Amino acid sequence: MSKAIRILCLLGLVLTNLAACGEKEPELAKELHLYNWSEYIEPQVLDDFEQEYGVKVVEDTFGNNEELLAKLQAGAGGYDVIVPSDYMVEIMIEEELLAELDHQNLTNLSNLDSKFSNPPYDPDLTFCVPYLWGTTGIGYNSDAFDEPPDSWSYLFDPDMVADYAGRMTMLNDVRESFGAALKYLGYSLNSTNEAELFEARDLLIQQKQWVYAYDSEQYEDLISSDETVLAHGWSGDFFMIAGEDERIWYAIPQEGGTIWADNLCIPKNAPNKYTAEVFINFLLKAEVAAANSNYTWYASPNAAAAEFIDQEILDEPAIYPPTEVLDRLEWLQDVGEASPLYERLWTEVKAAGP
Ligand code: SPD
Repeated sequence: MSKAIRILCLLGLVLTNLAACGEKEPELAKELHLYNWSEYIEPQVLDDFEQEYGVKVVEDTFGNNEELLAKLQAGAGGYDVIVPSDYMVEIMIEEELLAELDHQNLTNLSNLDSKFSNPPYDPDLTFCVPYLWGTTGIGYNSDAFDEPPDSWSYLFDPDMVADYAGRMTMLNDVRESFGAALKYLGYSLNSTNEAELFEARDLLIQQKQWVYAYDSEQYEDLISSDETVLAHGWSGDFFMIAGEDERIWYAIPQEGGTIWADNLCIPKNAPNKYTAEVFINFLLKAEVAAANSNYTWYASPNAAAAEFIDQEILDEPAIYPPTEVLDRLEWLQDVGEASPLYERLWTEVKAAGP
């Protein structure tokens, strides 16, 4: 090392360039703990990561963003990578639950589509990297409907629901279920207006008599096993099972609904931050991002992955919606001081009689 570089290193001016300073790269952990949505990563990707880096990924799953938040708020310290959605990233940044990413370890960030490289919920990707995106709508058994159930009325209009009462599910997700009710009523799914939220609560309580279950993890299987015919749910989950059961399909409601992106983030108290960044960078590789899209049937924010994503997925308008559909969709946002009210009203819905 030249005397000049040594002096700079001592002064801490080139601390970012470890190799130039003769310092060793941090070591990889033996295990990495991933807290993810269910069925949301191609198992082969985890095997490939282990093969290439010698790091075994241990995965736990959650069913909604609030469950993930509660775990972190309770001080769960074992997770290295978590996968919150957009509005939840905003909340976690605000609550200082996330670690800042070292972009020097994320050399594949340039693979991202520029539309995803500066999201409003995390400008400049300071804390998180977009993983997959999709929409929220209605999955159904096409044998049970003469035409696609492409309106929130199919979930809330008593005259329509009567035909399949007790054979539909709603997401076990406060923001998504309130979002569906608010949209049906003609309001924003980010409403903070008390009167609108009370109206949405009353609608959800009225609907409860027809709801088979509030579920975010098996609703597509319930359609396939003929226990239900309709489900409020996330786009890819229905397409994933449609490969095995061609009766199942998915519609984005005409009134509009949620568009969302899930993100790879590192909790502030993660035991293995460097290994987590190496893993996130691996997931950003074009072929790896494509493998995850091909497995989950969700859209990828990774532009370089497009050439490896199955044409069937790229061409499906309910996965990559055209502009006129995208224009009707809304992103969930942190509703700030209205959050406790949402939680209280959701508890009331859950506690209401059948
Ligand atoms: N089976 C994986 C589903 C992931 C859905 N995440 C969507 C969150 C939208 N609020």
